[in-house]
Amino acid sequence: MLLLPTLDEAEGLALVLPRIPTKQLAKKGWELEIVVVDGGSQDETKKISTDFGCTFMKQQGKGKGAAMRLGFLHFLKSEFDALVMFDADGTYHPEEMTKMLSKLKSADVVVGDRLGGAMDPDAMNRTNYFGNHVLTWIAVALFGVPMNDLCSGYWAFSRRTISTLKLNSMRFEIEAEMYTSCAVEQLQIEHVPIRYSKRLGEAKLGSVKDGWNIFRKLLVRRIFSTPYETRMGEGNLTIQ
Ligand SMILES: Nc1nc2c(ncn2[C@@H]2O[C@H](COP(=O)(O)OP(=O)(O)OP(=O)(O)O)[C@@H](O)[C@H]2O)c(=O)[nH]1
Ligand SMILES: [Mg+2]
Repeated sequence: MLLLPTLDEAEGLALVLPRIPTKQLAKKGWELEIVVVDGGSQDETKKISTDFGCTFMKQQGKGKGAAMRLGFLHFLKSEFDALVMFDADGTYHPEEMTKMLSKLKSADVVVGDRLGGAMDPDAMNRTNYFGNHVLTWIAVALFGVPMNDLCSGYWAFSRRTISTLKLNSMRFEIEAEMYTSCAVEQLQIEHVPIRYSKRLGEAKLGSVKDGWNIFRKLLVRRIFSTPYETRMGEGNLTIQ
């Protein structure tokens, strides 16, 4: 299953969907459902998704984190063996799905590594470039588990991994929490260098505010390693 979060991402989605390597995946025996979880887009996002044959889900509130968790629940109800996620804004390259999935054969989680990959010169501004390195460094210092690119939006998971992760992030802290949860649950993380390109459409992430929230999430998870709800036995099921 492929999970794409969207918020007014019509422009990106229209370019990204046709580039999904459906045929190569089929050749390797992978069946594919594309699930778009939307945060209330006002543009053509829904039409483009449904015209392309994607499953379109509208989340109740907003936030990429809540959207991903809703997608994870949908995945757990399905019978797919693996889940791939990436942003629908044209920054990630759908063609690289196949190498992510190949690597997943020898790991629980595969992270697409932009910082160690080929980044287009105009893909990331200086603040974000610096922030991504610093946050990644802090994460490794706090959790001691290798991670090359904490805030990457390109991940592949086995079914067991998704059912093991304990998450409650609402916004852009979700990737940081995916890492901390993998570390706590002692899941094996592998990296694959990926390309990263300039986004189409408008950014939803605020570098400073969201960077701070990611940092806070790392600290909180260093102290309270799993979210309260999951400790109460409600699993990953709380979605606001
Ligand atoms: N469902 C849902 N998706 C969202 C929400 N906010 C952002 N997204 C999507 O999440 C992905 C990442 O958002 P971006 O704004 O690109 O954030 P980013 O990639 O961290 O930052 P940039 O470097 O500016 O692109 C995109 O595909 C967005 O459309 C939301 O509230 N709900
Ligand atoms: Mg983006």
